[in-house]
Amino acid sequence: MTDIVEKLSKKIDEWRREAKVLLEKGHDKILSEVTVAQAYGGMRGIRTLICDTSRVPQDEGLIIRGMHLNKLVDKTPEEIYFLLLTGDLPTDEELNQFSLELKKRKNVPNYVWDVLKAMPKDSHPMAMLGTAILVMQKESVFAEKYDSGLKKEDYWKATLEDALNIVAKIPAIAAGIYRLRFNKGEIILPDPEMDWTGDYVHMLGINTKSEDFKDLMRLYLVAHCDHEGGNVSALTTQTINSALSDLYYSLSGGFNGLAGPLHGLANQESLKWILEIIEKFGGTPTNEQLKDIVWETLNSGKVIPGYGHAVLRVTDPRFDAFLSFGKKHFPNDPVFLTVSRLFDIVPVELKKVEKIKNPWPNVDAASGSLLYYYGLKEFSYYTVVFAVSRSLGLAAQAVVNRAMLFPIIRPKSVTTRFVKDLVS
Ligand code: HAX
Repeated sequence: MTDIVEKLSKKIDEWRREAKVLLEKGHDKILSEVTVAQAYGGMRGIRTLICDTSRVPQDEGLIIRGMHLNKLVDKTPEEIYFLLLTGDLPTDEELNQFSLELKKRKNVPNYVWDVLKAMPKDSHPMAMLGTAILVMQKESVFAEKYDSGLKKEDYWKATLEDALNIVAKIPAIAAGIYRLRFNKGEIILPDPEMDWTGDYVHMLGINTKSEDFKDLMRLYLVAHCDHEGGNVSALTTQTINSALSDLYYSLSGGFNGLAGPLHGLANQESLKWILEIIEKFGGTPTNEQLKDIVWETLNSGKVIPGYGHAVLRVTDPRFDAFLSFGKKHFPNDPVFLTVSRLFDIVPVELKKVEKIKNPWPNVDAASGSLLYYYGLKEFSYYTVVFAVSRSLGLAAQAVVNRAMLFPIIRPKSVTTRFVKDLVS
């Protein structure tokens, strides 16, 4: 444990010094001005948060700690978590130590299973995940240390403990949810020797012999890890954490946001839509049929799931990574074929709808079809896999935010009366 704490301590000293200088020099410099349209428009585009774990330029997509996702698609989630936390990819020795640290913490308290088993049988898997994280709140090292008097400078150390504990346990929790919710038999306990991805696949109990499935899961867990600070789940997690509610409270809250159809649930919605299309046409539809379906969906007032983005204005590089995986391993699978044909059709059609700012696919347009191919067919579970990956970024952001001594998040709201006066 000392290694990552030592490394982070040095980094954090540097980060704090740098921030101090920037604040002194640039105290009154303007990052953004806010228009009425932005206040009514979900605060889109307002630069008002500092997030160094990753950034998402609209014409490039995800860049993690200065490295484009394209350069990271062969890494493991452990390497990515280390990168998110510290800003550096680990050396072999650092990676060994860090992986061991996670392995040591992977067992889940039994009461979590009792609570999950007591939930209604038709609970959404994301409701189960949020509940499982929240019920573990009593394990929080931050909450315990805070109660007995923790210096502000050390908040990050206790948050790091929580961040490592939650991330270490989340594959077991998520796999347990899969087995409970979909009647897959007994929960499979973690294997102390296995890595984060391998153990998740092992505990899910599907396709455990397939190296390709493991590789897909590794890629999936890397690709969804973080997406800067302003998206719903990140902003929610960090707002809750800024009140010094510990990471169990914060992450559980952030996951509730991820569960929405405009955010992480879009992968479930996307595959559902694709399967309905395939059923309707008795197989992969032609391009002409797909075009009709796109308009049928739009005209019924629904969104095309997996397309569009609040920030991106190009094809999401995470979509590209999944598309390449599918093309390499099963190009002619009917579900995947529909996904790739939709990629040819949907942007062309969405470009005709003036109000849509980004016609290109996001991460959720392809990811479900790949899981489906390997036998993970319960698509209401897909957002849980997303959340397992996103726990890396959300937890790392909280550690960094506490390290940077950021205060409670508290923007100002105005009334309609205020805007009326302003406008008149
Ligand atoms: N299909 C139909 N209409 C769409 C659309 C799509 N895929 N994308 C945007 N629009 C519509 C919006 O609903 C909005 O319409 P109204 O003004 O009538 O409300 C209009 O176009 C302008 O939207 P925008 O400025 O282009 O996009 P927003 O920033 O408002 O929204 C969303 C971004 C991702 C929420 C949006 O593109 C969407 O709903 N996409 C489908 C759902 C989806 O794939 N979500 C996952 C996004 C990635 C993610 O966060 N994963 O977790």
